Amino acid sequence: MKHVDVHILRALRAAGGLGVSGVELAQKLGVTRAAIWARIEELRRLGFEIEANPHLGYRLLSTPDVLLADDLLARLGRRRLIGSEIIVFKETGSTNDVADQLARAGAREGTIVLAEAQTRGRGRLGRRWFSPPGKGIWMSVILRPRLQPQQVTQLTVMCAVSVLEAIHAVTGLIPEIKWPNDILIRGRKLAGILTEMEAELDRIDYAIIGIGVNVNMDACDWPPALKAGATSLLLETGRWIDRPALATALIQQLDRYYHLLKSDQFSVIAREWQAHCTTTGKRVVIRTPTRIIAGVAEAIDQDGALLVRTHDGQIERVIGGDVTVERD
Ligand code: BT5
Repeated sequence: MKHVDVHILRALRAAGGLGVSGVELAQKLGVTRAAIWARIEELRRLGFEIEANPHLGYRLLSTPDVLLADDLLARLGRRRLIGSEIIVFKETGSTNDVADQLARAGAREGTIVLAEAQTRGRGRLGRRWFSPPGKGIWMSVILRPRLQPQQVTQLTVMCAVSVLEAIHAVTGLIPEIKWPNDILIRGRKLAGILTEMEAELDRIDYAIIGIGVNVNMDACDWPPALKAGATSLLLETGRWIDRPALATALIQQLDRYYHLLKSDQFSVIAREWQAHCTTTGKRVVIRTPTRIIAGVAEAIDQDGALLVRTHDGQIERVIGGDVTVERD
């Protein structure tokens, strides 16, 4: 049977303190008790603390702070579009690059690639994304949306709102969004989004959304160049955050908002985005590879583009770029 561990972990979670017997598990999964025992041993080796009690059966006492595909699938429960397939690497160059190769080879929509560490994590425009082992969520999602290339910013907006909701659900924090792809707390970067796509002239073939969330980095973990401008959930809450729980919440929110996006309800997402965005209403300077636009950021439109009123009163529509927010 595929994913026996998913079923075992799901049954252990559902049973909670009551425990579940080896016989029951074996019957349910159609395998021998010895096979169940072997899997329990393997899960223990991975860091799951599982008690074997002669009366109560197996009980899950604690789970490791390790991202494991079967554990995430068990936590996610029912089948969903985002997270239908999950692949986790201990280390890879860039999860966006792996996802791109998979998408090119036909991987299905909703496939997720995670890595405990990235050696060549990427930001926009060839910048680097610092992705040390075991301290963050470095994740990419393959999407095949029915959107035109100029609407791709909708995906970044949808993703930003999902990241915000997941962080809020797990930590209680309410971060800010800086258009188009930064999640900040107290003006420091907590998470970044890298949206890339393969497109024809009139339609997106596939898109990869890459999400990096700084979770358990301590002050001493940062390279000097990033220290002043970056932060993590550990630094903001003073608590160690359970990464599998956060990854699960993030996948659930992405699934929820992607369904909204697919059912033509981008305006609902955009409203939520506006409520948390600190870019709109401010004087901004936006640098794109081809031009510099200065003015007041007024809103985002139905494609996720930023509408900027320039000094001569015109509205400029900007779909990407580096934003500097000017002090009043
Ligand atoms: C981003 O780029 O913010 C997009 C980051 C996306 C990272 C994810 S991780 C999973 C997936 N796989 C990848 O290879 N990438 C995605 P940008 O707006 O260009 O910001 C990059 C800048 O942020 C860098 O030039 C640094 O100044 C800063 N930076 C780098 N690593 C950081 C970190 N961990 N936390 C905060 N700031 C960081």
